[in-house]
Amino acid sequence: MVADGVVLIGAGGHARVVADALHLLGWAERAVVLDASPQLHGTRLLGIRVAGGDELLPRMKSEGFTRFFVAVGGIRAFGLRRRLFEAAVQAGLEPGILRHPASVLAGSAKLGAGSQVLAGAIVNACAEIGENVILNSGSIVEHDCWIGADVHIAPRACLAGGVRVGRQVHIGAGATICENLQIGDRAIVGAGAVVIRDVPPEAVVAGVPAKAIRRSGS
Ligand code: JB3
Repeated sequence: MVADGVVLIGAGGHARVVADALHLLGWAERAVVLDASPQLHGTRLLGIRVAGGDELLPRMKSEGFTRFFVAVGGIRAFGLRRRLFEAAVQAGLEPGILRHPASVLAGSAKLGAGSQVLAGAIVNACAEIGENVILNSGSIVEHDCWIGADVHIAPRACLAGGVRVGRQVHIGAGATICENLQIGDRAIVGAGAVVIRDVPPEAVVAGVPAKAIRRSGS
C-alpha cells in the first residue's frame, strides 16, 4: 500500500519529462506508470515501475494512489489526453498539479487541475490555465492569457499578454502569438510560427507571419 501515490499515465517521451520532475519534487518513490504497450509492462521509466495498462486504473485508489498525471503529449493526442483524464477521474483519482521547481508562476496566476508547468516555463500575472494543460519547457504565458482545457504549449513558445487559447489547441515549439489574439478550439500553430491575426477553430497555421495551411481534422 502506497500513501498519497501518483499515477503517471503514459511511458513515452513526455512521460520521461514528467517522471524527471516527479523525482525533483520527491514524489517518484510513491509513483507508478501505466502504459498501453504490453512490452513496457514490468520495465521502469526513470526508475518508476510500469505496472501495466489502463485496466489497472480502477484499483489504483484502493492501493493508496490519490493523484494522477496524463503524461502523453503528442501533437494529435488531445482526444486521448481527454479520454485518459476522464478515465482517471472516473477511477476516483484527483488530477495533480505539476510545477517544476525551475518554473515561474506569478502569485495571481491560476492553474487548472492536471496542469503541468515544466522546466523554465513562465506563467505571468493573472494568467488562467485550464484543466489538463501542458506548458512545456521554457514556454512563456504572459499576463492575462486564458488557456482552455487539454492545450499543449510546446517548448519555448511564447504567448504575449492577453492571448486567449481555446480547448485542445497545440502551439508548436518556438511559436509566438502576438498580444490579445484568439486561437480557436482544436487549432494547431506550427513550430516557429509568428501569429499576428486571430486563428479560427480547427485551422492549422504556419510560417512568419502565420498563414492557414489546412484544417486540423484533415
Ligand atoms: O517534443 C517534446 C518536448 N515532447 C514530445 C511530446 C510532446 O510528444 C515528445 O518528444 C514525443 O514526441 C511525444 O511524447 P509522447 O506523447 O510521450 O509520445 P510517445 O513518446 O510516442 O509515447 C506515447 C506513450 O503513450 C507510448 O508509450 C504509448 O504506448 C502510450 N499510450 C498510448 N495510448 C498510452 C495510451 N498509454 C496509456 N496508459 N493509455 C493509452 O491509451
